[in-house]
Amino acid sequence: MIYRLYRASTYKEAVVKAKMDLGSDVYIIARKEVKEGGFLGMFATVMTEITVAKNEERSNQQAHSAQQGGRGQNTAGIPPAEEPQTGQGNPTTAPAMLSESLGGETSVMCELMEIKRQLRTILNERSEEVPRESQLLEALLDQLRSNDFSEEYIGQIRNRFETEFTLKDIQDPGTVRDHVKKHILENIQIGGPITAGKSSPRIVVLVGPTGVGKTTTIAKLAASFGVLQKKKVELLTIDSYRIAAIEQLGKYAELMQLPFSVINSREEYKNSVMNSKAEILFVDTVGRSQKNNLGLAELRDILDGVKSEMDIHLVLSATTKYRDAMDVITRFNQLMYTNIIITKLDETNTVGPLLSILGSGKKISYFTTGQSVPDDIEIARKEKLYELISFDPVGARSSV
Ligand SMILES: Nc1nc2c(ncn2[C@@H]2O[C@H](COP(=O)(O)OP(=O)(O)O)[C@@H](O)[C@H]2O)c(=O)[nH]1
Ligand SMILES: [Mg+2]
Repeated sequence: MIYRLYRASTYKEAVVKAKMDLGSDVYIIARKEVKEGGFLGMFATVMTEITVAKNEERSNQQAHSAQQGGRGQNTAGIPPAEEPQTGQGNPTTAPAMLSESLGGETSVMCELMEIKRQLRTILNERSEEVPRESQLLEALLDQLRSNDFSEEYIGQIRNRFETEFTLKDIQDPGTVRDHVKKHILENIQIGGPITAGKSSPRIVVLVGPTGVGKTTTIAKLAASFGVLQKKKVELLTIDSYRIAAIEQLGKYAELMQLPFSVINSREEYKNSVMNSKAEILFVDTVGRSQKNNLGLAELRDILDGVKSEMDIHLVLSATTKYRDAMDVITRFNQLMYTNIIITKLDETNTVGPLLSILGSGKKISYFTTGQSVPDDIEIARKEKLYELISFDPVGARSSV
């Protein structure tokens, strides 16, 4: 038995090549797609490669009969259309010789072993391809991986490079870094800061899981608008399940001398909003787990009692793991929030999980960076999030 590899742009063409070379009585024992040419794993042409087997005895007979002027096709003397691609010399010699001397079942075993060996070679070649061909981009993507960016996010960047960029673009380390940075920044959307309402109060509601910093953030915002900017600010809390939490916001209100009420029902909420003389009404909400859908439905019901426009901000801690953050983002969607406040940026070293989920169309409004009221809050900036990604010394930060 002899084996050959043939490569062509289509399966049909590869078969024709094989048949022209070895005759029509060949067996196709493997078929795969391979990439040829390109650069850094991109822009390569996809080819079909087939492994063909042919009974050597028959081809010898054919060659013999051809020499004697018979009608059999002379194939043995014709050089193959393409050399075998294994790069290991002619892999068929040893088993072919063995099969002649052993014959029967043993020869079939030898052939199977040879096929397995060839497949292993092919697979090894494939696994080596990735790092060699896409070294530059992959090294940078690896750095994002160390910052806990999700594989989906990393895959999106790789796809963009494959589809949008020219060979020249990806040959230059600076250009690759700049495009990765551009992708990350484009994925972050920033909402403007809160503005005071004119004829009716601007209602700003903070929602989110327990312990992320809603109440502390409201205190910071209330101090900034009510005390520093001297706007008319009022505070409400729909956190009636946890007495301690009510006391917490109540204490801040007392300190800042701002009006504060506790809401227990849809009616109370409606009345408070209608009677409010504030320019900004900050609403703190129930801090029950995001897993509790009933709690969120109740909250939605209370908030729906008022028809005026509301800015609902989801408060998300930067320390949240990727899957948990995805869960929070999805569950709180029923409250139709439009903004995200990122808290505890001071407590995390990796912003990858956060940046991986920010392509959701929601706008980031504020960052909080510590426990201190009112200082540790700032208006969100894309660049700040990018700067928090840690790149090694030869990584992307050097180009920005
Ligand atoms: N390190 C840090 N801690 C914060 C930040 N914001 C809030 N906290 C703390 O997080 C804890 C929970 O805050 P709280 O406002 O009660 O969360 P809530 O349950 O969402 O209302 C408190 O100990 C806060 O001091 C922040 O930006 N950084
Ligand atoms: Mg609270």
